Amino acid sequence: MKDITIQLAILLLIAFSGLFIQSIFITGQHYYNRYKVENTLLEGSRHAVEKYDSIRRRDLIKPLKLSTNTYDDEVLSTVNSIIPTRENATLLMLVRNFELPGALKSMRSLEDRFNRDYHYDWVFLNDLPFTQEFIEATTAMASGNTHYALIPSKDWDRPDWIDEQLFEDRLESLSDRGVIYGGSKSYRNMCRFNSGYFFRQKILDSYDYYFRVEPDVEYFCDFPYDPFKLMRNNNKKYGFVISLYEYEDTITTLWDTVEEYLDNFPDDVDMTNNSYNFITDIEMIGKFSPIIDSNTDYNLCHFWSNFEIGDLNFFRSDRYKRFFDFLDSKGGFYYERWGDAPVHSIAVSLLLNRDEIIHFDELGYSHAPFSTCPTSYYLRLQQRCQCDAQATSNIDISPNSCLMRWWKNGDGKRFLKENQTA
Ligand SMILES: Nc1nc2c(ncn2[C@@H]2O[C@H](COP(=O)(O)OP(=O)(O)OP(=O)(O)O)[C@@H](O)[C@H]2O)c(=O)[nH]1
Ligand SMILES: *[C@@H]1O[C@H](CO)[C@@H](O)[C@H](O)[C@H]1NC(C)=O
Ligand SMILES: *[C@@H]1O[C@H](CO)[C@@H](O)[C@H](O)[C@H]1NC(C)=O
Ligand SMILES: [Mg+2]
Repeated sequence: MKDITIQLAILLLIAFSGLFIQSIFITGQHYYNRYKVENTLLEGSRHAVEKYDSIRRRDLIKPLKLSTNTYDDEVLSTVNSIIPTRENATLLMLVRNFELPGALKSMRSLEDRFNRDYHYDWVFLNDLPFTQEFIEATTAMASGNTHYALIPSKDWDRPDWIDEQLFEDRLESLSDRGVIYGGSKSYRNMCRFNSGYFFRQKILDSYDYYFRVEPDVEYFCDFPYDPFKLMRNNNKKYGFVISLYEYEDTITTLWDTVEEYLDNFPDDVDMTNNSYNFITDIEMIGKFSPIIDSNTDYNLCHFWSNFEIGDLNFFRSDRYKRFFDFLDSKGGFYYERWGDAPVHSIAVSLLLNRDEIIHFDELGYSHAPFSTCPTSYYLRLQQRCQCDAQATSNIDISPNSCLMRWWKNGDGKRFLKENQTA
């Protein structure tokens, strides 16, 4: 009996020490594997550093960003102390209270990619009073001062000379045809406001330039320069990132109205150096056949106005106001659904010199459903872009884009001709 107990105890001891040795072995192997993985990763990251440090070290690029959760108080305290000289400019958002989450998303993106270094003001416009919640949250998100203004009813609401019955009929027929926002009344107020009234808001009187921002957009890359400064130094009055074709259904009589305007105000338009060809050229371009199906001489090309950086003094000029007032008098903002994008685009194409319009080709940007991403791999690294240049949403490489028409008829490719130093 005793022998059996001892034998059992020995057996158990052997079994346990076996398990113990095995577990030591497994643990050892685990640590060895981890060491191997870490070493590989380390090697990879060393490789990346070697490969890209020469790029990073060039003077072209800003110092590396600090992470926002850095614990280094000394470093943190210096982050906001050096503000580059600023232009007479503001970031501008027309927005509704319920769009607060999207507004914050856009702000976060633009602050992170650009404004954190400059602290430009933000101006918010609304046809209804902003809520306290909206004001608090956007002020907290901004690195610059924030201003909020209520749009006067005379600048926003449908004028009373619009024929009520005709308006309702047209609204119904556009919405029956499935035109996007075809049945919306407020969308029409918005488009007319953005065409003819945003720059007349008192709160903008104290600025020369505006940068339009919409809720739910994203800026993919660090801005390599201050676009306001670039515009002033190079005498640019209008800047865009995306250009595409408009739905003709929304602007059936817009071009006829523009032609009538041209007959009425020939002295306002100098055709010598403007971009008339950009908005009328319908030749095959690149490998793309024209996908345009226009019934007029307008090829439907326009700059996508949810992103625009503009000179307010141009819009405040008598020439622009004459252009807008003439269009407005025809009622097309309500009887059709003229968008501020084609209206701005036709205006700047007719009234500005080609070289007063700038395509910002280094600023990646997205507003559903389209985006743009710098083509250059080197630029994408340097500006820490988060975008896929080959993505199907990248409009620049699709036949929906008017960019090649701009290269052909407008001011060409900037990097080939402009002084880039801002
Ligand atoms: N205050 C106010 N802002 C508006 C109104 N309608 C549109 N906006 C703003 O005007 C801009 C354009 O409106 P959006 O609804 O973005 O129109 P869109 O860009 O053509 O289309 P989606 O972005 O696809 O909806 C945005 O900044 C909106 O926040 C409105 O009735 N009141
Ligand atoms: C900014 O621009 C506005 C509008 O042109 C002008 O009235 C104002 O004096 C300018 N401010 C500065 C500081 O230049
Ligand atoms: C048009 O551009 C050309 C070339 O830049 C210039 O010489 C000419 O003066 C410009 N004409 C007008 C009317 O601005
Ligand atoms: Mg939008």
